[in-house]
Amino acid sequence: MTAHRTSPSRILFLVAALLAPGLVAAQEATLRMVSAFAENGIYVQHLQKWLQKFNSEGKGTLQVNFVGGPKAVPTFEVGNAVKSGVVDMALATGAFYTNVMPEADFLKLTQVPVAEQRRNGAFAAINDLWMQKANMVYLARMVENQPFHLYLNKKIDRPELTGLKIRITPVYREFFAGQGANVVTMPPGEVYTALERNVVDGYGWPIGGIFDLNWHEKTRYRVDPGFYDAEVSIVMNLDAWRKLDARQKAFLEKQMLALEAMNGFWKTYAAEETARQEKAGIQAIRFDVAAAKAWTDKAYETGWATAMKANPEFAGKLKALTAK
Ligand code: 173
Repeated sequence: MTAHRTSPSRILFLVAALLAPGLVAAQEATLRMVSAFAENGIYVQHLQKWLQKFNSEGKGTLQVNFVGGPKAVPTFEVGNAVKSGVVDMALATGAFYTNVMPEADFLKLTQVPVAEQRRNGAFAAINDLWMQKANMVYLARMVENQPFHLYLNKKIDRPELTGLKIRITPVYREFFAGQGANVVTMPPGEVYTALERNVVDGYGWPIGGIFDLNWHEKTRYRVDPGFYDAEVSIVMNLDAWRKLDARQKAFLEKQMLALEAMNGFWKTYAAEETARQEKAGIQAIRFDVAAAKAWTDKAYETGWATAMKANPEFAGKLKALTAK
């Protein structure tokens, strides 16, 4: 038997092994990101302002490579792409990935700011469920204060949609159908052509953004008041998130809070877009006070009832923490 001796190469190996975590931490990771919304729309524009700063401050730590919009991954497939890790990150709304988890669409119902959701446990509850059911981390809510509206090309004088064919996503399904509409699900990318060909008499969309895809050219009326609050958020594949080291996670978290701190933008934007619609000749259809209240009440009643049916435990928790 030969006596064991620590050779110089073995010492070198041990030193390298001890240094390795430090070397890994010093490395830069790059995340591939897509958007379920069009690249030329307001959501991606807003995202890009933030991404520029992210990437300049993240040199040596973390970078985001924005791959593109629905041409890269179709709108209703973005959720599965994040879940499976085909992409690392996405800008999306829950209504686009109810095929991954029906609860994704519940977030339109929240009525307290995301900052409050972070304080009161709602944000943590969302993350628990998103991790468990969608293999996703729910990183930040990028849009707030953007109520949805019904846009029409036929005039109505009461909250009744019988005989109207309306373009929807899961956001509006039960509410509009409950008011008598015939509903047809379509990604935003197909709405212009559907309007042009009179395939639909109207569509649901938030207060802001209809000019981005030229829908104003084919829109005559907007029904007031709005209802719910458009939820547009950043989600990330859980495995990709777990691969980040502590320094990268801390940087990511800091940037997500910085993004949410920009959310004041949306209130101003809502006012600007309302004025722009009026200028473009889009007429507001306004019900009397009682009918207007009944309209929004019905929206929330229907929304929460649908949520309660799909997942009573999570819907109950979310409602207790975020409904008014
Ligand atoms: O496409 C939609 O109408 C939709 O569901 C949605 C959700 C959030 C923001 C904008 C649109």
